Amino acid sequence: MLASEVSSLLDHLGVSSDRRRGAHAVRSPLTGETIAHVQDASPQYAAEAIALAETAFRRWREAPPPRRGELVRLLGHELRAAQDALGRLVTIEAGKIVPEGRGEVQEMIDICDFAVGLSRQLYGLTIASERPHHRMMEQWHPLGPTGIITSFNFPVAVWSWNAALALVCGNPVIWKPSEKTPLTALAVQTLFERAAAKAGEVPEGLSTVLIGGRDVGETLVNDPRVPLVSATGSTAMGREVGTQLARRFGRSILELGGNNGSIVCPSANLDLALRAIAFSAIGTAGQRCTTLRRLFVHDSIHDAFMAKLKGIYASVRIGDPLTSDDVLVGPLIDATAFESMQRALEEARAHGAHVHGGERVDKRQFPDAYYVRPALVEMPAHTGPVLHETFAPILYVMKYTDLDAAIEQHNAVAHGLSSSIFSTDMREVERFLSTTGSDCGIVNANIGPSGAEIGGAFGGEKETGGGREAGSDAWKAYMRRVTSTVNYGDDLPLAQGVRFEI
Ligand code: UN1
Repeated sequence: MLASEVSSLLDHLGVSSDRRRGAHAVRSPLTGETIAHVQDASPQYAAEAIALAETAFRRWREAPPPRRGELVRLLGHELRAAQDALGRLVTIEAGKIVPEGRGEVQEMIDICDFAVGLSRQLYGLTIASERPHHRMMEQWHPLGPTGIITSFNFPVAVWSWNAALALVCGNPVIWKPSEKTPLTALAVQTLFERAAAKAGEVPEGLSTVLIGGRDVGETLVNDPRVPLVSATGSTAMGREVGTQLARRFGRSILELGGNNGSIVCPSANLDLALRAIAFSAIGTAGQRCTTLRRLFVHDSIHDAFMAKLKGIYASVRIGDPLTSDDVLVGPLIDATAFESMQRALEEARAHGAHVHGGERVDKRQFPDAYYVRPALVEMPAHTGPVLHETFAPILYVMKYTDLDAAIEQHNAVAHGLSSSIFSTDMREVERFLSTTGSDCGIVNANIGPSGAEIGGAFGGEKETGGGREAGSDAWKAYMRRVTSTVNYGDDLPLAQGVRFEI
């Protein structure tokens, strides 16, 4: 049933029939059924894509950046026109609810707008020289073909954060999407090709998609013609990608896991905090890298707050998001995700936790899909499974009495992506945002840790990988920095006052 809807969505999005056959079966997490087939890229095809990108780079780097921006503007235009169809395909292929599928495409449109503006900026500095009649400056030049490895949970937006910036910076892009979500990738590539045809003078191979598994990713990571790979996914994947790239002095932008925490202080607006926590912990079925996984609640408000939170967890509507607008929680991506969730909950019980929810629902209706009630886990201590990221809707709740101790505990995990504090006491908020507060890349107040806007730099510290994508000056990672010193005098004064008379 879903297969025929997918087929008409792909028709509507213009995905050609030769892209829709092959041995790679695509499954929808909504029902577990096969919705389409695609072809994996052979190693030769991958090598050809890299060679084409290298040739495209020679032309594209010479295009004035605002002209590159025009291509991205047209891509944004295609995305606007395709927002509903592509968003729905995201829902079917990745399982997120319809407003979130649509929201993901909005994130793509937003970064295109950002990148168009950026294409008239990309500025360097003029730096004061210590020598008379010298000018020192910084320029930013295109870097080269950029590999983009993305994950199932944001199957299209993460490509766009990287691609929109890389393209205006003068770099071709080669995309390896998750094996679980190739259809949305092929749809986006089709939209890109349509934008490219309208823009004109876009070199062949400026953007390509390589469907496939680990071997395809490795081709990108190991090829010296790809100077930069941006990889989003698990810490285990990032550790391999990062070290293999480092061996050949390739650059990486790593956006890996998160074990994100929030602190609820006694002065917080509790209704606001409840709504924010529900969205961050339950939304996207806990499958965002920014999902809230650890909650520290002050003991003076703990019991009343937990009573309300339990009410939300017990009543939230779970199910196939295509059947009802009230559904807020779609399925987990697959059986492996379900099993790792159950393992984490067992471990929590073994550590003395009280687990509310976490069970599979609608199993009879959907034997091959994995719908779960989000789990609210009252932990006696910050220990065991709390210290690890499980990519599922599990919220561990701990009590705290002293804010400094809570911040210390908040930071005592391997990841450092996103965090937040709920408080109306500006001293507490500022403390959390300060040098000695949260150690994450994203530190919020009175909103949850998930759902970042594209205008800021996105990424985090420690085992999150240290990369930054999207807004602010994240574009600099896609470019080659050049320091230039120009002597416009007739003398040759040397730096540091060195004398070298010949
Ligand atoms: C991810 O889960 O990999 O901040 C990205 C957010 C989204 C992006 C999440 N804008 O939750």
